[in-house]
Amino acid sequence: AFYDDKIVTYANRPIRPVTLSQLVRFGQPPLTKESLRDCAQYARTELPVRLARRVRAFQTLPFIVGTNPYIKEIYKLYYESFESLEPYSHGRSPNDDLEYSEKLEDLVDRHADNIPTLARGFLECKQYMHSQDVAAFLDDMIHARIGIRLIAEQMIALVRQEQTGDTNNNSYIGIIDTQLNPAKLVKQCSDFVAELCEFNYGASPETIIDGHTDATFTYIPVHLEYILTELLKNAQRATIEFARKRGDDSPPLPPIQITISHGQEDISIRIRDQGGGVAEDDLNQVFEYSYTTVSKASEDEDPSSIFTGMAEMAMQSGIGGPLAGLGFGLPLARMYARYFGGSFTLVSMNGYGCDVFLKLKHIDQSMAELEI
Ligand code: W6P
Repeated sequence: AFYDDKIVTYANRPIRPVTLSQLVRFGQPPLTKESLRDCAQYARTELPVRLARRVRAFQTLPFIVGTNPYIKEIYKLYYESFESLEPYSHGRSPNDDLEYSEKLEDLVDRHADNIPTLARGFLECKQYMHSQDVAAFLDDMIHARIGIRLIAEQMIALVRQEQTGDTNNNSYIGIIDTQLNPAKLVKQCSDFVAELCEFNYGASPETIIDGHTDATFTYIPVHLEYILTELLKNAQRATIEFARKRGDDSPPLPPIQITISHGQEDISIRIRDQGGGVAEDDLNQVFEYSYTTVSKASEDEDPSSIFTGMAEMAMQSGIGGPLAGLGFGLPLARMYARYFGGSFTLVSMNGYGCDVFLKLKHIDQSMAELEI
C-alpha cells in the first residue's frame, strides 16, 4: 500500500532515546503552550519512527506466523497507528496539541491488550518458531512498547496539566513523580497484595518496611508499582505455600521484609521472603515468558512450578489486569526495572527463602532508555 514505502523510510531512521531528566526538563513548570509545543515536537517526530520499526519487526516473522489472526490483529494495529500519527510529524502538520493528544489517547487505548493478544497468537504458532525466537521477539516488542507508551502518556498528561493549570503544589511532571517515596508505594502495593492473598488463601504475611523510609526520588510511579506488585505477589505467595507445605501455617507467617536504601547513585529496594527459595533448576524459568499458561491456566497448572498461580486467581476473581495469569509478570517486572538503567537480581537461599534486589538509578544522564 501507499504507506509501505513510508514505513521503510521511517523505520530506517534512528531512535532518539529519551531520558527521565529530559522529560522532566521539558515538562518543567510553568507549563505554557510554547513549552508544550516543544514536548509535542519530540513525540510527533519520534512516535512514527518507533511505530514503523514495530511494523517492520512483524514483517520479519515467518509468513505463517504473520497469518495468525491474533498476530495479524496487532500488526494491523501498529500499521494503522503509524498511518494515523505520521501526518502529525511534518512541519505543515496540524499545530493543535489538544487534537494530537486525543489521537494519542486513542492509540494508548487501542493498544491496551496487545501483550495478551500476542501471547495467544504465539501460543498458536508454537510449532512454527523456536521458543528463543519468540522470546526475543517479545522482549523487543514489549521493550519498544514501554517506550512508545511512555512518550504518548507523558504527552497526554502534560496537555492535561496545561489545560487544568494543575502544575503547582504537585510533585508530578506529566506521569513522572519528582518526589516518589518508595516506602509509601511499597506499603500501598503490599496492602493490595495482602488483600489478594486474604481472598485467595485466607491468610497473608506481615510486611516490615525499614531502612531509608523517608527517601524520595524521581521516577514513574506506575512502573515501580508494577514491579513491586509483581515481586510482592511472588514473595507473599511463596511464604504462604511454603508454610502450608511444611504443615506449619498456623499464624503468624514469617514476615516479608522490605529494606530501602538511598545511595549515591541508586535507590535500592530489597524484598526478603521466607518462602523456601527457588530450586537451582527453576531459577532460569522464573524469568521466562510462560505464555503457554494462557490456555491451561485453569486446568492443570502446577502451582509450585510456575509463579503465576496468584495472578490467575486474581484474574478469576476479577481483580487482575489483562496480564494476570499470563506468566509475563516477572520478565516484565525485570524489563521495567532495567528500562532506565536499573537492575533486578533474585537470590535464592534454598530451603529458606528469596531476596530480590531492585536497584533504580537516581535521575541523571545515564537514565536514557537502554537499547536491548
Ligand atoms: C520466591 C520466588 C520469587 C520470585 C520473585 C520474587 C520473590 C520470590 N520468592 O520464592
